[in-house]
Amino acid sequence: MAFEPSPVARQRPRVLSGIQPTAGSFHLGNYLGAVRQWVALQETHDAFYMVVDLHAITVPQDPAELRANTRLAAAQLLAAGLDPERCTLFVQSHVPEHAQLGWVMNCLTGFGEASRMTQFKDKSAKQGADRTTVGLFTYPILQVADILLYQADAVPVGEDQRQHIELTRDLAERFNGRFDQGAARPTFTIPDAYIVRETAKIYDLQDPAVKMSKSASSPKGLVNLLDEPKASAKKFKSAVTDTDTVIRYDTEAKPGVSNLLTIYATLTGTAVPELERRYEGKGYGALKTDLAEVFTEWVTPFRQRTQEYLDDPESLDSVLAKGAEKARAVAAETLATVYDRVGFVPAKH
Ligand code: AQP
Repeated sequence: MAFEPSPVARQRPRVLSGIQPTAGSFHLGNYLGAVRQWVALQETHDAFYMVVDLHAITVPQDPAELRANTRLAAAQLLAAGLDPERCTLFVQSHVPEHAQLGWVMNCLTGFGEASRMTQFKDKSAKQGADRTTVGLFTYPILQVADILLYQADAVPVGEDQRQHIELTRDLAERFNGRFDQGAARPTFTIPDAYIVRETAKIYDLQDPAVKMSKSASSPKGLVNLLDEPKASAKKFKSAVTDTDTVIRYDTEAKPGVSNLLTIYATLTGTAVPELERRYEGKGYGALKTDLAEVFTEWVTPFRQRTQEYLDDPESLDSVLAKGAEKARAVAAETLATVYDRVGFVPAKH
């Protein structure tokens, strides 16, 4: 079916992404894999970013901690460079349309299809079957709703989320194919994943075969942005490399060194080949010590800015309230179209 372009032609393509308030601090993988891209994209895109508290409760959360971590996540996003004048920053539970569209998309998803999500398999394996909730099983489908509500063209995420963006595309096409007959325009925009190859997967400093993750078996390989920089510097200095001494980017033969080079290059804006030249003939110790310093210099003002935002909770909440208002305007329009097309009788007000 040929559709006319949207009547509300957007000046800029739209992006949407989210981050969970499931830990006190973002880790370096969250920042380099996702948040850094968010900051850049607000300059070129109509950007919607959210703290996904509905996703957070797919695993048990202490209510007071969840509340604190949600504000902490928002403060870190602002400290990282999100500007509420340039993007829409909000908390997912402030926009009820997420849960509402989530239900509709649940009813469109095959059980087998949902069972194939590797993030669910990994996370449920870590939790154990007894502690795994139905919410964890269906969270990729809530994520589908998150994205489709905003008619996002692109979704900036790390590599671990690629499969969920594929699911989003499949479900959007399924919905459009099933319900858009005779409509002037499709219900949903089909989004693309926006994954920056170099930083798509930041690895654990102690086990460069696995992604850096807050649920790592040991905290030694996890760099949290809000930890004391001295503690993080120590982790860089004791990062696992290999028995060779040559500093060369080679993800197969030298995953540990390559990971350090990626982090160094991204934090300083230096190309990896330039770093290889700079460290020719120098040992791993020099690279690690310098990287610890580079990280400390970058993270110190980040931590300060985060604290400043936290010290003014009223302003922080007001940024989030304005963001939710802007987000709801878009989300409500999409949900109204969806409810109409699936055949729900409109509520009389
Ligand atoms: N190691 C990583 N490298 C690159 N990107 C990463 N992301 C997460 N880890 C890495 C990206 O960060 C964004 C926010 O992710 P999230 O809110 O889903 O965070 P998370 O999955 O809770 O982070 P963890 O540490 O990976 O959690 P667990 O241990 O629970 O699995 C996403 O875009 C993600 O791709």
